[in-house]
Amino acid sequence: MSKEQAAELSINTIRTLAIDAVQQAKSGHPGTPMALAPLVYTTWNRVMNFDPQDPIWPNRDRFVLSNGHASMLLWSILHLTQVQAVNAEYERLGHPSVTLDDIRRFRQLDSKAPGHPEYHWVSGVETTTGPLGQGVATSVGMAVAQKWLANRYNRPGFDIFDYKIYTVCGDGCMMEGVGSEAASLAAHLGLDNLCWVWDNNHITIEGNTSITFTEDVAARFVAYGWNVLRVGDANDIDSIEHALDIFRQTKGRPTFIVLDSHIGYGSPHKHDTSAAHGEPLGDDEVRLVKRAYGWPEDAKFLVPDGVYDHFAAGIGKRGREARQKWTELFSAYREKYPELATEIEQMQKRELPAGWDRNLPVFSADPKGIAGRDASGKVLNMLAQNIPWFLGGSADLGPSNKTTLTYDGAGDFQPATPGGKNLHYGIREHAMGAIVNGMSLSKLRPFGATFFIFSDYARPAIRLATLMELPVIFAFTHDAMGDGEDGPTHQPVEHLASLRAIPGLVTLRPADANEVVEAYRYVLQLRHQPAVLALSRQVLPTLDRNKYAAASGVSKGAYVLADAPGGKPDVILIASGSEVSLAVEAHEKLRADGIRSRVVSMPSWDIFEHQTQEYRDSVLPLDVLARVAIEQASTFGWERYVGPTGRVIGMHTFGASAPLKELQKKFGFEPYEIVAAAKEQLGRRAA
Ligand SMILES: Cc1ncc(C[n+]2csc(CCOP(=O)(O)OP(=O)(O)O)c2C)c(N)n1
Ligand SMILES: [Mg+2]
Repeated sequence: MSKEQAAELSINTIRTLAIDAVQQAKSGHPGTPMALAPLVYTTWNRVMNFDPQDPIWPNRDRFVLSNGHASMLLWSILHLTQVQAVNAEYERLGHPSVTLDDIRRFRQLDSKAPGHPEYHWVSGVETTTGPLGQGVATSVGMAVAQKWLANRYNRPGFDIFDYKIYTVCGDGCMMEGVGSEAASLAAHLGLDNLCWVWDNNHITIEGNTSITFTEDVAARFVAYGWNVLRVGDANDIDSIEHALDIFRQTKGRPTFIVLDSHIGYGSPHKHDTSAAHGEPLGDDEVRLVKRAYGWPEDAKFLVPDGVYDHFAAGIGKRGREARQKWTELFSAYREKYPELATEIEQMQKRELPAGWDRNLPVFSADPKGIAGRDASGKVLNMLAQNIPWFLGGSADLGPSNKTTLTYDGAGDFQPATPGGKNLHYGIREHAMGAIVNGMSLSKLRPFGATFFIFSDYARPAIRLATLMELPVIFAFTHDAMGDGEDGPTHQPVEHLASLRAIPGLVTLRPADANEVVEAYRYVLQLRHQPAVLALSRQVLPTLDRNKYAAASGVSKGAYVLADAPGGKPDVILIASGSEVSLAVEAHEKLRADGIRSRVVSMPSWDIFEHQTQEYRDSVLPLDVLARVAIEQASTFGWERYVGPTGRVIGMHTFGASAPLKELQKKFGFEPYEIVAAAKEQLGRRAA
């Protein structure tokens, strides 16, 4: 078989596996894999430095399929290149990640060929995609990470990190705003390690893009500052390879390749139509397509002789050699730079370096106190000094979020200073979320920040971080009505409830400066969960921990902060964040009135839910039904803790524009309101 014949056979294998899998599943997206098989073939078999034997080799080239609906491209290539499976403990399992059987069971329960690419579920998937635009934006975070890693760890003669990021995307990714945010930042940062290939097929679900999308995309990318190339025929693998070569030689800017393609290539009736996008071709059409490819018409899931060997001789050999060379290089590096090598190894396993929590502040009791955001800023600055690969920033609100790293040498991440630890995402919250994910997928420990209200703008990426089990951190400040005068556009109401509803996301709203410290201490130790911190803008009293319980209770999600003498309360006050000190004030007033109350500080529902039943019952005893919850947020969901007869002092409307004191009065966040609610609760039960 000639080289050309082997290439054609391999490409048609990718195509027909996709066609057969979608046909068998009776659902899926055959058209784009049919069109992009040559691109994926070329990128993997001719260009990428990736060893199928070790899909977590730190210096591998990354491949991101941002048009995740075309997942069969990925399942086919992972299978044909025999990428090996790895588990969550980073152990190699000795079997392929995606088997032919998985492909036969495409989209079925437990198959390693699910509907869309799922990081953590299938080895070799670099990031979860499907929500269009997320993949391209995440790939920018990967490119940022590569630059940072290269700057910190490469030494003369030791290019430990010199990998590239290849991203494939469709019209959807070009239309979604998050892609534009990310593209703009990628160009500003001069990320020449990043290449996006746009599948310019003029087709989306509703038909030809002439009905929706008539801008000049290439001109847009030129304007951003990308190097823009065009390959006029998606079947021309030499031109594709040439364009990718140009990418690798381009310095100072990312590369955007416009690839003109035909969705459903080879299908006599569906070629170039949206009918090829998201449904099986149908048995008759499948036969016609296979005939057009010169394929046996009745063969299903066929991998012809020579195809596995062809990939083994291409990416298999090149990747193995590259990794072996790197492994030798890394051994020599470890000899010469043992500390740096240890860092790299710890980072890869998401471990923390020794002394990571050294010098975290302890705040003494202070009735005036300190704002959550200020306490957070102090902690972030300490963590960033203790953990070399801990870095991040804000979406243009650093001075307000107090997330700026101000210690000597922290530096700004900019094209000329890729070792900086302060990321400036610009006013691009959505891209920030995805970029943070991309950095985390590259094993850095990143954080992002903005006002809590604008967490909405990053929410799709936060959701994906949770789905992917990434330990990213979001420091959101101005957590409630604290920025009073800015008014209801800036006052979160439903945000806590909506984030608490994301399965697996850790949401924390600390009550005072020491709870902020403990919140970070907890979050930093997470290896597979993202966390959101909701921090106050305004000062909060620093509670006297000699009088009240220790802030380390944060690690249980909720804890008894203040109690009736000898325990056995008659009424329980549960609060989070800024409302905890109000609850404490109410508790003292109740005590003066001879009423036995308990204050439960509940910074995190999620963490509390994971404690033993015994612990939860000890905090919220089943026989104490008189309960009041206080939180400056939507009351939604608090019934689960106060029960059907309890009382929730929270928000039922949007806020208003006024000084905080007046808002607290208007909306009932005052100690006497809590006292009244507690007495009413007790009265109901006495009656
Ligand atoms: C954020 C988001 N919105 C909507 C969808 C549903 N959807 C999946 S594919 C698709 C059309 C994508 O068109 P294009 O990217 O051009 O892909 P092609 O059909 O060319 O493969 C849409 C709307 C989605 N997956 N993500
Ligand atoms: Mg399209």
